[in-house]
Amino acid sequence: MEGISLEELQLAARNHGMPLEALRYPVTPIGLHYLLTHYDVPDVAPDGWRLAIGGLELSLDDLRARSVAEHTVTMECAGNGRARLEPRPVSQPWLLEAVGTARWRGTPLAPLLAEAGIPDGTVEVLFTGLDRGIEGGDEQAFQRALPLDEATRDEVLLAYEMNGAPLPPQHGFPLRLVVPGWYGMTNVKWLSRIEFLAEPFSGYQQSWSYRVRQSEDEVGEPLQRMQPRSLLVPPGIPEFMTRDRTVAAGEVLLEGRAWSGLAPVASVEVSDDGASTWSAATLEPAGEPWAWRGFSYRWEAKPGEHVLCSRARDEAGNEQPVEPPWNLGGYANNAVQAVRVTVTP
Ligand SMILES: Nc1nc2c(c(=O)[nH]1)N[C@H]1C(S)=C(S)[C@@H](COP(=O)(O)O)O[C@H]1N2
Ligand SMILES: [Mo]
Repeated sequence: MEGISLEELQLAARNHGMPLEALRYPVTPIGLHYLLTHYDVPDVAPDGWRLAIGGLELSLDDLRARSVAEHTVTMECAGNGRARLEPRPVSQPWLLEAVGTARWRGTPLAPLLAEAGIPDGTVEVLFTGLDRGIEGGDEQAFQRALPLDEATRDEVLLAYEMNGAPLPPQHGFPLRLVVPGWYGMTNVKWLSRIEFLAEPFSGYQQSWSYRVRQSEDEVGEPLQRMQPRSLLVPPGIPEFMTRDRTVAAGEVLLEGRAWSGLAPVASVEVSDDGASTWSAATLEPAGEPWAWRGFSYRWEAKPGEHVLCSRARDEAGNEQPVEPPWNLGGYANNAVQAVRVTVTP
């Protein structure tokens, strides 16, 4: 595979992933949650900030005075796994770590939309962030739209707190959209404006990016909900460069977390021979519906070289593939993870 370019490295250094050992926490501590910002983190003064929505203008205090909801939500970047595709689509080169789970507290979106007055003929709701940049040659604000029936689901939030603290600058201060179950790009940070659209939005981040297609002349399918995925807490200790693991022989408790935005997780299996044979893992009791689910497996580790994998399946029958599905943007690669482990006697 071609080496990572300095430009890819520049993106990777800005947009860090969640260290996989942080899978041990059911709620990811703020500084360990992954981060993806297309342009610059904007500097927002909370006093002058207002959210424009239809004819309404709301301050942060106005939003805080409204009804409150909090959801624990697993969020994953649609580009997670991109760097493992061959040929490698050139963009933020995620391996596996573009995921995190946070407690997002804010006010439900649907009542606000109703209060603003949803015009007849509305098909989508458009969300605009304060961050601006140039992408694909176009100057733009980061903007994404949602179909009206998705935007008015109960669980969709305008969040002003993450894990019990005001949103930090990098996660969207003072306000972001949170759409549980959908890939990361849906969750517009630094929200400034919400508009009703009578036609589907055709902006860059909707009609060009975030579509599954094999070539540029295909329209492709828009990315929406997260495909099922599971990841293992890396067992034992890492080798500095390769991150390959070393554990001592005997019983090793393997733990991990699994999620799907399409349906609840139904089962997780574990393999210690690189996805040739599989055994059922034990699921932890289900927690909140939009949060990942823990699993564990008692592994009898025998001396030698092993490749550990885990595979999640959801209640709709979606299952992680062993081989990654290729597409132009390198999206939704939910192929099973392979963790190389040396077991010492
Ligand atoms: N305004 C704005 N919102 C944004 C983005 C952005 O660049 N600008 N990035 C999106 C993408 S691609 C992802 S994966 C998530 C990442 O959220 P996080 O940085 O809080 O983890 O934010 C989304 N919301
Ligand atoms: Mo993303």
